[in-house]
Amino acid sequence: MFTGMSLRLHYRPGTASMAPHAALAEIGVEYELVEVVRDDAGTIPADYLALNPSGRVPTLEDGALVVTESAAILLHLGDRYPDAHLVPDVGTAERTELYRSLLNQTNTLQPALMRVMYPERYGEAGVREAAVADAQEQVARIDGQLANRLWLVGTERTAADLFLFMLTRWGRHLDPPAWDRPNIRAHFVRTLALPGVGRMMDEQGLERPPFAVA
Ligand SMILES: N[C@@H](CCC(=O)N[C@@H](CS)C(=O)NCC(=O)O)C(=O)O
Repeated sequence: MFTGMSLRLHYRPGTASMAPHAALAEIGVEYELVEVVRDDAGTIPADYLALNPSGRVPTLEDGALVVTESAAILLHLGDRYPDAHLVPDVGTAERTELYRSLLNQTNTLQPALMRVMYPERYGEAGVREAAVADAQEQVARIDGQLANRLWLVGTERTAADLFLFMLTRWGRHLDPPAWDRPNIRAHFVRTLALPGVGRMMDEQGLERPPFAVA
């Protein structure tokens, strides 16, 4: 089905590119990173806009196939590299739980954090306060879900954990930060210890928070 021989991820450090980048590194496959750099006027390169007219990152090129949306890229890579166990087997309860977790994160927590970080893009006074309340409610719920379990879905790390790692880092802009919740902090540290996640952090030049530095 996929004839492509090469994987190329267009990214910017610290953005929604983190989870797909970590997935590629967890799989252990060869990939190329292309940083999408805006010029001084903030203009996105024309060749990137030709690939992804929204100008947003990430975009994955898998041979001739172009995939946008970080969660879609995770699911695509999970299907393409089943041995990496980024997605549980079709037909299992864990697979359904992965869909639930990823869709909740992308529909609810991620947009709330975007409004927390960039309230000016949403135009209205009070947007940030409402977004903080939304985000904190979701963060508290996920923290509760992680009590007495290592990973969000089943007993192994999946794509949902890579996504939560990214959003936990974005959640450092909350007060208190998302990673101050005990179960989320333990999950963040556990996920950071995965080889592919550490590699992604290094390749994107992202600092580890002090509590996660040995
Ligand atoms: N739902 C998309 C969101 C992508 C997105 O909004 N990316 C941001 C960075 S996190 C972006 O490229 N924004 C454009 C900008 O910063 O101008 C995904 O998860 O891939």
